Amino acid sequence: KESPAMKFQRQHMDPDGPSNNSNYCNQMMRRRNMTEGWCKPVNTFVHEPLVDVQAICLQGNITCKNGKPNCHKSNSSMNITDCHKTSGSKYPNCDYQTSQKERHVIVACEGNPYVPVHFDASV
Ligand code: PAX
Repeated sequence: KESPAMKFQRQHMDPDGPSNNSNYCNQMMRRRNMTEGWCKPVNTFVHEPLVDVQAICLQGNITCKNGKPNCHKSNSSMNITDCHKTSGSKYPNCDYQTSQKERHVIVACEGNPYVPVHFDASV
């Protein structure tokens, strides 16, 4: 079974990206199984080495959007791609807008080892 840490990697890690390709999100949201059963509305891919994203769990501790205390904000800005479902797109024809950004990343961490399990926001 897929662990929470593996699910985070499937949904949010793409160290070798980004491709400067306006179809990136359409391809990646499908390839990473986020268009099965519904179109996941918002999803961020991080284009940095896995070790650097795991290290965020040791960086600034902040409160998450849901009030839980286990969020951490990256010390550095990171290369990310935000995928937003376009307003007109309807399942099963999931269509996404692709936007590349440089942002600080906020993730929630859990477990032992203490690793990212949820993407909270970019700022
Ligand atoms: P998730 O289901 O929210 O969290 P996501 O991050 O890929 O998935 P399971 O067992 O899977 O249900 N967890 C937490 N969740 C939230 N807050 C805290 N503190 C927390 N600690 C642990 C994956 C698992 O993490 C657990 C949670 O119980 C889940 O366990 O965002 C909705 C989705 O959109 C993404 C992030 C979310 O998907 P929302 O409603 O929180 O804003 N997303 C959102 C994104 O990728 N990029 C963005 O910029 C935004 C805004």
